[in-house]
Amino acid sequence: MTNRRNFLGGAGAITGALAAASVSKVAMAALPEPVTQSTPNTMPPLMPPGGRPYNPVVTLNGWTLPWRMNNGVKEFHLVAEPVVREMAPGFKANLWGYNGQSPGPTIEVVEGDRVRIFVTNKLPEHTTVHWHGQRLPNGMDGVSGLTQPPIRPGKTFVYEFVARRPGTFMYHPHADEMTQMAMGMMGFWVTHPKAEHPLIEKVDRDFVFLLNAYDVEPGSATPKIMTMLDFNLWSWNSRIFPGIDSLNVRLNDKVRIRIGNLTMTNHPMHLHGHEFLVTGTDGGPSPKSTRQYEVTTDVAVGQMRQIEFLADEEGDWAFHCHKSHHTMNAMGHDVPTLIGLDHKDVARQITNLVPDYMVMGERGMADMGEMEMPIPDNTARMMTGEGPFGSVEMGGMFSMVKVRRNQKPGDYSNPGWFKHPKGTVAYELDGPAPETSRQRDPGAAAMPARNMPAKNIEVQIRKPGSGHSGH
Ligand SMILES: [Cu+2]
Repeated sequence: MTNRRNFLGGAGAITGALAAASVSKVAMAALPEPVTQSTPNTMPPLMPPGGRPYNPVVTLNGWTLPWRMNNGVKEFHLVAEPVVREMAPGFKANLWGYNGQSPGPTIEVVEGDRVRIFVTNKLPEHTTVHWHGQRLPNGMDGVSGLTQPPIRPGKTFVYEFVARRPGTFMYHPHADEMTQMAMGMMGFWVTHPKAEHPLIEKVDRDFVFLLNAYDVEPGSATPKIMTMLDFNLWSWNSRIFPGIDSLNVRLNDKVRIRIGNLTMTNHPMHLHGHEFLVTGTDGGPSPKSTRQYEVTTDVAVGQMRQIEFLADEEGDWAFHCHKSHHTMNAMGHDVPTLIGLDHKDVARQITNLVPDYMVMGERGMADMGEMEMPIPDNTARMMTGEGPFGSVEMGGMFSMVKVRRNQKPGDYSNPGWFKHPKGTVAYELDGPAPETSRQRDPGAAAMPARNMPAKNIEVQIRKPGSGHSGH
């Protein structure tokens, strides 16, 4: 029914699946066949097979949902369902998502398109889909109880509206939200402009991803849904470093990255080696007068920020959330600070009781990156990622923008590690460093110490009522 083979190039990962059994055969005939995705890899951009042309986005560790045209309407079929998401190599989580993965697939349309989205609920509880940021008829807004009845398990609802303004949007349930978002139900939506737009620049690469967070106990696989703030996995599109793909670009490409935040806290997103402009928010493209160069931009809860830069410096540039505990993976949070403590004696005493006891943290936590300490099955290491110079000691919300001279236009594949030109890498000094000498001279620029108070300061206390001296 769909012509997905035409535009997905026979990608073996994508399979048709039957809709919920409760939908009758007659109803089925009207539904586009749902398409599901079985891998967490970054899929190539989905070139539009028809309709108005646009430069498609690339979803980091994700994919774009194919559609069919039906009498001038773009039809999509989302299936809300439990999924197993590989969050990093060796670590799988039981999440809820759409069409086989969490987050769900990106939906891409063009300004002015009439869009019909079939939503089939295969979850054990009711759901809805809210189209975050869109202009649409109130009854299509997807708020359970307020604008529609909930979609009961096994049922399919139809949403239909015109994508009225170009921009970057998100979708997520508006029913039992805390549970369903804690379980990973969310996705991205991009509406491309229908014509040249004064505030929407043409770019060579256009990446999208969602910030999300989970609380999964080490050794388990299902998020704790009652967690409100103390999440332990900070992810991009439900992937954690080193499971997050790099953003691979060609030298001098214009690059756009659209970042949506559906966690319960803000994330200052920081790019190394380049300055960027924030060119858009959920409200649409930003007026040029509001744009300033930045290297970090905060993405608050429920917000989308769209950044753009010219990738004119070759290398493997770190790109990450600047909250340092968001670039770590799950651990016990209750580890005390032991830096500077020599606790050999304590360790010796404990070893008498617990033979496998291991001391951690007396030289900092970096050892955790390399340590071959046994961890429970199905647990991501806290700080890891093997780089060309050793452990990167990162986890969570961390990846790289890889800028390469030889990257082909439209080639999103990973070029491997950067080969630094000779003499451009920080190096170790031969021989011992000179002794430290303490600076004695305050220096010419220092403020001279004039009118120093007397060594022994005598405090004069004037008792109340003993008279005023003129004021
Ligand atoms: Cu963060």
